Amino acid sequence: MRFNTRAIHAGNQVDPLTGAICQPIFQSSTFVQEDIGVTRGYDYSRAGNPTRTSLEANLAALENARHGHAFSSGLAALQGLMHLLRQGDELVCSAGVYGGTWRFLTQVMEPWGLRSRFVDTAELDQVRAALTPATRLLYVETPTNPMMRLSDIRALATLCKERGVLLVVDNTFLSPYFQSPLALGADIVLHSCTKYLGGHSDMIMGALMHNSDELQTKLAFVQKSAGAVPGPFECFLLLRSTKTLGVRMERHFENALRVAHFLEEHPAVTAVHYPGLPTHPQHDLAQRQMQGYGGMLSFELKDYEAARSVARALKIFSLAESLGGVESLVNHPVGMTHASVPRAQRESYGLTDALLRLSVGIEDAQDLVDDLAQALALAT
Ligand code: P1T
Repeated sequence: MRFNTRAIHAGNQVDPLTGAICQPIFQSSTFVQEDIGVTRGYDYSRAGNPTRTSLEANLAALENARHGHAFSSGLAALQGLMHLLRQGDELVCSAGVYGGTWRFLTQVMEPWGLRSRFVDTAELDQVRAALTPATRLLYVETPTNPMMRLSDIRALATLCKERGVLLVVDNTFLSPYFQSPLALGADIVLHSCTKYLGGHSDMIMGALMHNSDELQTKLAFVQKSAGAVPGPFECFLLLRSTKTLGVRMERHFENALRVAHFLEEHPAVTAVHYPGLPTHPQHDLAQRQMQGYGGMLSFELKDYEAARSVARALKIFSLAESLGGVESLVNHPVGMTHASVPRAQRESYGLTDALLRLSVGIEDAQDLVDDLAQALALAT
């Protein structure tokens, strides 16, 4: 089956009791047992819930994976992943990841005994130099949030296989509709489902998808034993959202491309970071690795004051963290999503306080361009 058919049908069986076409919300914490230890497949909703089972089958199908695991947030999915590692293990991570990922790895995992080395994963030599005999996992965000730097998943997968390192790709920015890391050789895909998969800015959830039966057993054990799982209502909401992922992504992409071209021509804008522009330094890789360029972009103004006045003057773009919803958002990463990243670290990969990030929604493109035009006019 092709993408949109899978998105609509995978995991969604017609209810055998009533014929309901949508998966019911099994809003139950526990399940009655027929005898001690004799269940109908479910005993307690932390370990498993029928609405979550449907969602996990759907999530797996989106990435063409055999297995999917839902967690209570994107960061909870990252934490679930960390339970595969031990104290003394090491991790290599893309410099320029989401600020919350950086904070979790440096301020939660590092004191616990897991060292992370942050390198530019677009440069294979830097990754090779950072791998040590203790490295167990390479964590790659591509495109990075918010600089839109790309890493070559296929090349990294080859390197990881040689070194026996697990390759995990955070595919949040493009969604499974525009990028398929598992097909390019990655071992696990992570999503903040809060973003494009959810698509309506009304829920928080995370997921891991992969093809390994061994990891399936381990991660299901982590879900049950560590407990960071979503409730049935959230699972229902996400099942509802993924059905329209393909049509939403097409429109996000179309609008973002339009906005990127507009910004590139504007005299107040000093740089635009969008992989769909031929001026993006890795446009060739984007063409090879992605099926579309998505709805995220960032751009630079002359200084912080200019960035602040544009962010404040926008009317349709709301000033907020998060991304991937139907409504357009503007974010100032240094002051908001990446505030926990030290200045020296963020400046090493080009993140300055003159940068704004846009999550381009699915409104009418002309209205978005008009909104940016009036805000930039005020700023210049
Ligand atoms: O917010 P949560 O569902 O826990 O997901 C964390 C996360 C993981 N990976 C990427 C690439 C992300 O962008 C995020 C969350 N990001 C934002 C909230 C943001 O505004 O960038």
